[in-house]
Amino acid sequence: MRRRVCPRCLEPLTTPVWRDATGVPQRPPVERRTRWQKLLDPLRMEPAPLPTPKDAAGAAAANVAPTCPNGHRLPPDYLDRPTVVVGLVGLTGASKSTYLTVLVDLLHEGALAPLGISVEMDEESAARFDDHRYRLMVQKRQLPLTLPLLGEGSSPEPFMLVLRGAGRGGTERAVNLVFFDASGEQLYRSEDMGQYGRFLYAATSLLVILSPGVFPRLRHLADAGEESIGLARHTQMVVNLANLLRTARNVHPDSHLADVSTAVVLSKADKLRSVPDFPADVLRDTDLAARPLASWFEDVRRNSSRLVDFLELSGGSNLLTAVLNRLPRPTVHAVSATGVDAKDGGYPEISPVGCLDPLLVLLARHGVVSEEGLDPEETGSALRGEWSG
Ligand SMILES: Nc1nc2c(ncn2[C@@H]2O[C@H](COP(=O)(O)OP(=O)(O)OP(=O)(O)O)[C@@H](O)[C@H]2O)c(=O)[nH]1
Ligand SMILES: [Mg+2]
Ligand SMILES: [Zn+2]
Repeated sequence: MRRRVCPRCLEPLTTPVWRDATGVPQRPPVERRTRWQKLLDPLRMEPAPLPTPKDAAGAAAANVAPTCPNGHRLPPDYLDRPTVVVGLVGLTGASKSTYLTVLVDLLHEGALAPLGISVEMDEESAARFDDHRYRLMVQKRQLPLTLPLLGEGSSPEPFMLVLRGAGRGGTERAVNLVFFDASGEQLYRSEDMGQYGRFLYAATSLLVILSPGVFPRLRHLADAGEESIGLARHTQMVVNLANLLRTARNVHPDSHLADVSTAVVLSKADKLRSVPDFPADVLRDTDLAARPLASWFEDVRRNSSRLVDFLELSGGSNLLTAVLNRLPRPTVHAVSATGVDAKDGGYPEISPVGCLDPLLVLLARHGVVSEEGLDPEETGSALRGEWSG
């Protein structure tokens, strides 16, 4: 949360940019001149007067929004808040976009309200989000595959949210929550991940999405095309991701990453209900009004290790070893974004289950909500207040 970056182009935001935007405009607005003025210009005797500091101040006042070095407008007060950057990672068809659409919709419906947290979305993201939401939640149609990016060093357009709540002592606290959803196609190869996944350099949180159909003993659940992506590809993706996170921080490939956290999402878990060894009760919703968060987190911890056992039994030991050893602070969650399989391009209904937990863990890891209950061995020191950090 310490490094501030532009959420659009990920350029670091340094102090001069902020000063520029509030005071002297970087690029003064172009003066509109009529054809008549242009015609008269060459006939003028004196040169046009230079703009005075007063003119500059006027121009700045007319366009006071702060911008990044590339001129992207930042949402109001963006720089005053700490930022949690969440990157979604998973191969083609893993459910990244579907899960994110459902998750953001749940946030808008007040999923965090029992914790006293309200959610707003930046205007420009909201317009894009509404297209996804309308297609998935209203028309109940499958989302299209996310388009691969073209430019080197590019990043997908993020969804930008602001969470607000009461901190300790009743003061208002707010954080920027920024989600990046890339095309799975560009996360296969490490070069692509570095070139088109620039957001991964800025990510403080990762949602690693794994579809059940990629595990050898669950292959009968694979969606079209999924069985052709072997488990080795996924293990490689995890290793590439772990290396990239460390390269981005200039640290040794085996070193511990203190400022990043991971939630592993076993997606499409509705398909698993009929699988004999699947611990079916892990697929459930978190009702924050019914029980304290710490008690839900104890469930999360227990269910995470049950899911690890299940996935190892399903032939995923090697992938799970990579996830648990190479990614920072991982928990494993069973999630179903839609509740049912798609048929003929559409869903009979959309009934999400378990979608909130992975985000709650990431928010706890960044001090937005209390971490209590997540780490048994640290119960004594885990008494951090909410919104500390
Ligand atoms: N049964 C079930 N199917 C799902 C669920 N979520 C996604 N799917 C299926 O998986 C397909 C791919 O989902 P997407 O969300 O587009 O996958 P993605 O990870 O964004 O894929 P790319 O954009 O290509 O990287 C969907 O069209 C659905 O058919 C779910 O919760 N349950
Ligand atoms: Mg997608
Ligand atoms: Zn920018």
